[in-house]
Amino acid sequence: MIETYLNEVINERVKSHISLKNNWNITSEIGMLVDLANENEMLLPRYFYWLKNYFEAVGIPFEYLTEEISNEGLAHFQIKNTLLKGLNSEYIPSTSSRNTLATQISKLHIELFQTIEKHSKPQFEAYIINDAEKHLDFLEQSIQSDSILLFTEYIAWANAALTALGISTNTLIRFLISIRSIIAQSNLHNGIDYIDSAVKLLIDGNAVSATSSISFTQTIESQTYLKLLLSKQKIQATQYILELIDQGMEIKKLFIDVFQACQYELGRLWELNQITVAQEHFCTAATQNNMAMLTAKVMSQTPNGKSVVATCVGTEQHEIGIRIVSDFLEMEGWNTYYMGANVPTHSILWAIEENNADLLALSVTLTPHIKTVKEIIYHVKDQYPEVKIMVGGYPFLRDPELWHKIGADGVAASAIEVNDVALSLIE
Ligand code: B12
Repeated sequence: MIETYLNEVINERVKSHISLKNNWNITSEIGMLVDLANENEMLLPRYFYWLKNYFEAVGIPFEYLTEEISNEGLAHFQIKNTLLKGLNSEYIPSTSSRNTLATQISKLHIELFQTIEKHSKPQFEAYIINDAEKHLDFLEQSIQSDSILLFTEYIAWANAALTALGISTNTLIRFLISIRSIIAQSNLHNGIDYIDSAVKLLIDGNAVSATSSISFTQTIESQTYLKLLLSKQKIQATQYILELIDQGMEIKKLFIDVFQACQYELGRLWELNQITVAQEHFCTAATQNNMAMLTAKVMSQTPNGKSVVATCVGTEQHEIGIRIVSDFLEMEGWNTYYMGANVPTHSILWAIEENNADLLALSVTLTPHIKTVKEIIYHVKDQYPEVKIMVGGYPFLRDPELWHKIGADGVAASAIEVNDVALSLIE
């Protein structure tokens, strides 16, 4: 009976009401749900609650579904109260801590979708909890940074990475709807707009991963260097770099057009599941060696009397960007105190004091680390109000307003501009 109702709704109302683009097919999505619900009627209220969230996310009035089902029908399936109140109390998180939410999301999602999973329950559970925590991390930071863009960018990245592993966009959408269903009842409910924007982007086929949609090795030099590294010819790769310098390639151009481009390309290939973590690590290590080899070329002859502390924040491990920033400032005469990855906040404060810094350069790649940047900015403004703070890295490339929103003094998209911006801040 429920199947008939749903099919009528799907065919006659929902489908004609909305013009959804591309390959997203609400009929098959709801059809799948109907099949699952038929297999286990006990879960019907939950499927309906989940479906209500799905409809809301894509902007279809849920009445389109419920109006078609008579009150007796709803009562028969005991779903009216559930729809009115949301989920049963067992699903209402007692606290909104990330772990609790992740557990609740996993519980609901597994209950609803375990039967169509090819993984065993413990395996599915492990993946789901891990993914729920990651998505919530990015969601929370995007909300706190008031940036829907950061979250949609992240979901576009996740979609590309999952697709490369053979996991469909629909699977990701389903999971986002399960997250929506749980956070709607938590104090993270202002994340709903973020989820809805991401779901719409995925459905419209507009989710483009900034880190994998185009190749980053556009020049012969970067292609040649990366090819040598990927074929394990690290000595030849180093010789090639020395040749480029002999031929007169400017050091800054080498760092950006060859080293940075190859790093971005390695990320793209990893995201698309075309190289392994081992290959990325090998190539990254070789490039770090080559950068170290060029240290003498980075040293400045004429100090400008300014001092900078350059560092990653918290548990951030992506250190090459800030290293290049530091090297370029060194070349312009700055006294640099570069600290690399994994630096606790108190050590950053210590380094500012120790070096009598004029500038603090903070680098972030992972969006969840923005929280730490905000904390550092707070402490530095409080204790060293004369020190200027520049930020940079992946999230700042994605959302150009972010630096301002979190209270930094400046930003630069690449190491090329960093000296000009820094001097404009401190002079
Ligand atoms: C190498 C690498 C790693 C290495 C880092 C090793 C090291 N010693 O640095 C390792 C293996 C540790 C790593 C780990 C991870 N990584 Co990683 N990694 C990369 C990779 C391939 C290259 C990074 C790099 O060297 N970039 C080159 C530098 C030069 O570029 P840059 O950082 O953008 O810096 C420039 C500008 O942004 C700017 N800038 C940067 N900082 C600053 C600061 C200031 C003040 C200013 C003004 C400017 C500025 O100037 C720089 C120079 O021009 C990137 C791909 C990519 N697109 O970056 C992925 C990438 C960043 N990693 C990614 C991921 C997912 C991870 C992991 C979560 C994977 C995992 N599941 O464990 C972990 C997280 C670890 C952690 N806690 O930080 C994703 C991030 C996706 C996302 N949406 O968040 C990426 C984009 C890969 C991808 N395409 O999917 N990674």
